[in-house]
Amino acid sequence: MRLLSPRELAQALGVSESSLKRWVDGGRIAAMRTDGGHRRIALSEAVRFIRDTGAPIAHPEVLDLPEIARASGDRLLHHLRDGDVVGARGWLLSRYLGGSSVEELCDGPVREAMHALGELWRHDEAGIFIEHRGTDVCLQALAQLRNIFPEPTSGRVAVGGTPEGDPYLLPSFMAAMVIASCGLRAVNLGPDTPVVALAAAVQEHQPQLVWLSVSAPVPPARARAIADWLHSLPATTTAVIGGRQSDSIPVGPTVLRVASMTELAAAARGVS
Ligand code: B12
Repeated sequence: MRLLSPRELAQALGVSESSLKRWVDGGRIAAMRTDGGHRRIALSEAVRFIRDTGAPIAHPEVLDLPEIARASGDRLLHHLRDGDVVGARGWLLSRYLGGSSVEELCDGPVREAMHALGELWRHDEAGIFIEHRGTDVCLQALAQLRNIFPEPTSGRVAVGGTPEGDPYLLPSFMAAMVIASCGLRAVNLGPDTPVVALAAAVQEHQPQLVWLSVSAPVPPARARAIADWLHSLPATTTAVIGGRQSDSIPVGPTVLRVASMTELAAAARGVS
């Protein structure tokens, strides 16, 4: 994680260096000291301060986030449709720095834009190519956002993924991001993951939370195997299942069925 000097953060926010140092010394911004006694501020702490106070960013390039300057009022869909990675990154970063939570962004604009992309192929032959490229642009933009989260401090871990035969990348990636933003370390096994691989990851990481993201229909035999595995998890592990096709997995009441990233965030905060 990048460390900023008070002068750099002051320049980024368009305030004087002495004001910035006063905020650090007054405890409004957490800082560490170098061996030589100089103050250094983690980028994630600068992001927390900006989100909490609504401080405008005068010079985003000083924070290595120049794409914020390009964030337009256009809908996120336009950036995804046009394959504009920098625009999509700037769009999401500026909303996040403006105070939106990761789960709000995922359940709101990102979901809305991806659903709209899914309608394009009905009207346009290029729709399928645009849908694939839009998914990749969306992943790149979300990944950059995840890079500026603080490192989790709780020591708690979550493990999850998407069942074998299910190609959908974004929902499990989003689940990992939401969980990481709640302070847990999230290990995402991604799409097309067999139950044995999920079980091996649980064995190694001993997670407090397990998520399963189901977007494609699961054949009945595989669905039963997944349900059996979820029910075999220790009672101390919170198991969460979600996604468009999650109803195809016949789970009992010990597994939490959720419909949104907002509900997942609530479950993650419960264990962190
Ligand atoms: C991108 C995409 C693809 C890509 C995926 C690329 C990739 N590697 O990820 C590819 C090309 C693989 C694909 C393939 C197909 N697709 Co497709 N696809 C989409 C599209 C446009 C976006 C999917 C997405 O990422 N959405 C973003 C996510 C985040 O939104 P979401 O799933 O609604 O998730 C939200 C909630 O459900 C919840 N949630 C979801 N998962 C989880 C998990 C947990 C743990 C929690 C807590 C919450 C949660 O939170 C999310 C945010 O709010 C959708 C459109 C749509 N409506 O979603 C079509 C869509 C899903 N696809 C569709 C179709 C028809 C297909 C194909 C059959 C096309 C074909 N003829 O080949 C195949 C089937 C593949 C399969 N094996 O099932 C249809 C499905 C229609 C239906 N009735 O089921 C859709 C709806 C498009 C449409 N309008 O017709 N697709």
